[in-house]
Amino acid sequence: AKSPMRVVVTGAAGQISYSLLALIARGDVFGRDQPVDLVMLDLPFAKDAMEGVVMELTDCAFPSLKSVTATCDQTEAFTDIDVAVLVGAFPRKPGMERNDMLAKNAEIFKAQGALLNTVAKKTVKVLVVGNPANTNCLIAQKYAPTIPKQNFSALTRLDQNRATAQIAAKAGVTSDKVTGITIWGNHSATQYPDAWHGKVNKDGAEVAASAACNDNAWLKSDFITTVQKRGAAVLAARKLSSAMSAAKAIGDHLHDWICGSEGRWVSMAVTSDGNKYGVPEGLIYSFPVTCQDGTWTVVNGLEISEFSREKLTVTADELSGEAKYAAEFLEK
Ligand code: NAX
Repeated sequence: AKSPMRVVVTGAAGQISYSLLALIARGDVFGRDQPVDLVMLDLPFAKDAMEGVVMELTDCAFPSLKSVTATCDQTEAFTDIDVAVLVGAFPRKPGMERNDMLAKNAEIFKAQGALLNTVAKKTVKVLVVGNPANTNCLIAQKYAPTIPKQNFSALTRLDQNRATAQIAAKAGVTSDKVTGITIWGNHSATQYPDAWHGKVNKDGAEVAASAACNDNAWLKSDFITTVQKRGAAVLAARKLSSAMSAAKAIGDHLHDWICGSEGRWVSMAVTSDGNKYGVPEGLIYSFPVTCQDGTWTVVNGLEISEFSREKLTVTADELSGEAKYAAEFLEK
């Protein structure tokens, strides 16, 4: 039998976690044969709510859920952890400047990075979901110098899944028939959803996604803005931000990273080595990657058109600006 995997989810009393914890506990993420010790972390005011979720998880009687712990103590939560899913973050309140939100979160992710550095396993894999996800990830990584940079990533899989679903609808197929859709850059409005290397399996034959969609004007305009603004559309309709789809995307990301993507490309925001697609070294930038044996590798050498090049640069510039602001703030 496999030895238990110790998984912490922060923001555990929040709405994404309410869907995510059940996916993990059921075995949908790491496999039904992988026992999990689940650790939940949230702020003290949310302690009671967390205890309620613990009761529900217990009542689900999941076979592979070995234990579940809820705590407000970060050190306890991160000790000996194998996988850290950092969902909890400081939300942007009405009237708050983006930089104020960045600064609030810089503090949180600096502290969590430093703590992971001291108490987590050195093999820990850290997925940052809380926004601004790429820059929060960069900060946590910076303050965890004894954990390999490979072991940090931020979530853009929800954007990829949204883009894939848009292509599938346009091509008249189900989402499983669409592969190779990429999200480049920041999980923000500057992200670039790219279908130019995508493929669609239609009636048993594999064709370029652009051919299956047969509408390049749409691929260059409404497709991109629909994906960029999808979070806002869900928020406007539900009066709550995306949660079910975010949890599903987190599960997909963790599954593919840790169990392997079997040759499929997936989008993950990971450390740029400075040698690919003109993205500055060190940024946490979303690339197409493949995963095997717990390691991601950026898909290299894709042809980038002038149209795409411009979009890759805009989102890289935004990330450089965020990184600069966060660094200045943390030095103060
Ligand atoms: P909720 O407000 O429902 O839950 C957040 C929870 O985090 C709260 O219970 C809060 O008490 C807790 N929290 C805050 N600071 C904490 C800290 N320092 N330590 C531990 N817990 C802390 O938000 P929810 O809808 O679950 O969204 C969570 C985060 O995901 C937000 O930052 C959101 O912007 C971000 N998202 C990121 C996505 C991505 O693709 N990267 C997509 C979905 C989502 O919007």
